[in-house]
Amino acid sequence: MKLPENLPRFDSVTPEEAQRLLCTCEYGFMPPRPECVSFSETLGNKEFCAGKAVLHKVTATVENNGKSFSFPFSYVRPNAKESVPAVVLINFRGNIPDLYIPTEELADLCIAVASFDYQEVSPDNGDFESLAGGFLGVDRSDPHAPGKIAIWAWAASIVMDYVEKRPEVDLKNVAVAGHSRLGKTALFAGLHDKRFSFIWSNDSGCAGAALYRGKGGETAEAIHRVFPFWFCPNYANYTASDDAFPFDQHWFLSLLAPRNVYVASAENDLWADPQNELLSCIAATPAFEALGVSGLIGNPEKSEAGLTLHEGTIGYHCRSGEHYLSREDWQKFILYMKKHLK
Ligand code: GTR
Repeated sequence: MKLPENLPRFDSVTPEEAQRLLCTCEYGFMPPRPECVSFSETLGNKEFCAGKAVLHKVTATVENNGKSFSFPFSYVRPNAKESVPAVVLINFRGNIPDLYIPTEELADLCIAVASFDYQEVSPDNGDFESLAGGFLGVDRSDPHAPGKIAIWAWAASIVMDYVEKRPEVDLKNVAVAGHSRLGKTALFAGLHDKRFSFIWSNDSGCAGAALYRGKGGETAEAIHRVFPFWFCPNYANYTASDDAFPFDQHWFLSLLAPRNVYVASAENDLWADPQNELLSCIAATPAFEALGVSGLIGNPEKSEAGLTLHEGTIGYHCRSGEHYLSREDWQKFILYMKKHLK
């Protein structure tokens, strides 16, 4: 596959500078970690999934300078004797089970899953006053203020604090995952929290895994018109054309090296653009190799349904169908994760 011309080289700046540019031009800076984090369990089900798992209903409370904020999440622990890998899913709903979480199958595969409803952290609109926005004192007159993607990603790290305390979790093997806008969020969470050793971005498209340059479907201009609040205010200065950014999204993937990054596409999801999601994995590969691990292994001619590249530290698949977080996406990701467990 041919990479777009004029793709900014990741090795033209230091990794620190690359991360700073992503924050100042696109997502804003990650909010600081709270001074104090605590958890309370409000309700559980010891006989979950026919007794194969335990459901924990948890409330996270964070505190800073006398201010506090709480949000709920769920944790499903499989009944396994050995330690288990875990996935933190940033989700669209708080339901367990949920159409985006194959809870029982994950329990059968001995994978723990923690999940939360992103809008219980901060609403998916321009409201920065309520919930976490108010707690963090987000000031959108600052051009580099965090957008919603950064705020939701911040919450994923709080959930990770809980996962880190679970004695049954194998902490070398914890993934952060999300679909679509929450796939963009999973990448940002993975960038800032090195405890996530697998970062899975499903159908994340524009401002997610996909390259901006040469992109079909959604562009920076289109996403900014509808969802300006996902980004820092300074993003508006870069959306006029697809080569306005001093970087491209393969820098985002590159900064996750040498950890495992998994990008999943759907063939009919032309708004996200499977080709540019795959090209980004190819363009990020040298940064992984520079750290002594493989990047994407394989020499695909294009992204198409059935393409599964699972050998490298960057994994990729494209399935048939629409924009969705499907059972097939989970099956493929879990296969990949099990293959690369530390
Ligand atoms: C779309 C948006 C995409 C993607 C998607 C989603 O409307 O344009 O970038 O994030 O929403 O999150 O479902």
